[in-house]
Amino acid sequence: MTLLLHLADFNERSWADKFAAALPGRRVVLRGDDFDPKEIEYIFIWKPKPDAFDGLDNLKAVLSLGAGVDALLRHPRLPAGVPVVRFMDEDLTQRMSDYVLQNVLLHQRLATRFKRDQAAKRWVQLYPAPAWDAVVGVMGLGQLGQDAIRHLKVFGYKLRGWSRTPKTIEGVETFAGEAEFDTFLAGTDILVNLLPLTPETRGILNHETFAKLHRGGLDGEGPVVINAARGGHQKEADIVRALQDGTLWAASLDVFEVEPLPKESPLWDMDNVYITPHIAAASSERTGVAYFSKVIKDHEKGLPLPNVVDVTRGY
Ligand code: NDP
Ligand code: OXD
Repeated sequence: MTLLLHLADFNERSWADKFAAALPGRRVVLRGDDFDPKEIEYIFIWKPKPDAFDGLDNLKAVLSLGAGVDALLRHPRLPAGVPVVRFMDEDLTQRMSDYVLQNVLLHQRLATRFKRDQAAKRWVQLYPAPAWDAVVGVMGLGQLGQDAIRHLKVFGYKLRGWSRTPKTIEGVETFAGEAEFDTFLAGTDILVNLLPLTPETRGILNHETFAKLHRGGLDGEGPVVINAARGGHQKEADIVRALQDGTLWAASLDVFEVEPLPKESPLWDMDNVYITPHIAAASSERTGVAYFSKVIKDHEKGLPLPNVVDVTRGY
């Protein structure tokens, strides 16, 4: 068995060394190494180049370093019929919940308001309302959305969730499909996006969506949007306009239409925007190698692959 690594933005050599240690007796190669493409049975991949799959005629599975597989599924030469396994693990999930919790708390405690007061050396004793006065609406009730909800529940927030198919989650008001989207938005003060990027969800964070959110929450300052999923979900020009015309009060953004976010983006300079460089929940080498080595070993023994992406659904 030979495993090929094809990674951008990650230290390929370091991952390869760890895979080699975890998979004794198997070959682990990088793109520049000397190998016959026909010997490759598994490819471990992130941000594929156009020639990523050329000559890989004996692939048994495509292993995605990331939880999100949108870029992979858009690849024009992704081999048809070869299963795509995505990364799902506790470490990544916990990091995402940390990010969501941090940003929900930030806005519910009116951080932007106090930051502005500090800049103006203004002493105004406004006491933020308690967590249970704020309604957090989570778009996407999969692995990450449901874990974020579990954490938010402990802090006392009122919770609603939106997914493609109906869900029952204790203590959460749930909504499903396009038909219930507006009702979901109408009661939401803090909108958290944890959807996969698909043709249906592309551009969903737009001015029309923001205008449907609940107004008057967060001590009269809301609503707020938090996007930790994909830049393709948001229309950045609409976010800027909504922040300027008061449709949105603030935004936390981990992902962008173009990454890295171009220096000319007006978002950089807005004091009600909280930018992080797509770091909400990176895959870690330690857990990633453990997870995918087990996937390969189990598959070699004839066990089924876990977390196989539904390519037609797009996630
Ligand atoms: P899952 O596949 O587990 O969950 C996806 C959820 O979105 C499901 O509840 C699904 O509904 C819902 N959904 C899909 N399409 C629609 C739609 N058209 N309308 C309404 N709901 C929809 O994904 P994860 O929770 O694991 O991950 C979500 C995304 O987070 C990833 O795709 C990735 O883009 C992003 N991500 C970002 C990271 C970062 O660092 N910023 C790190 C990791 C992931 P249903 O339950 O009905 O199927
Ligand atoms: C992912 C990511 O999808 O880091 O895992 O964005």
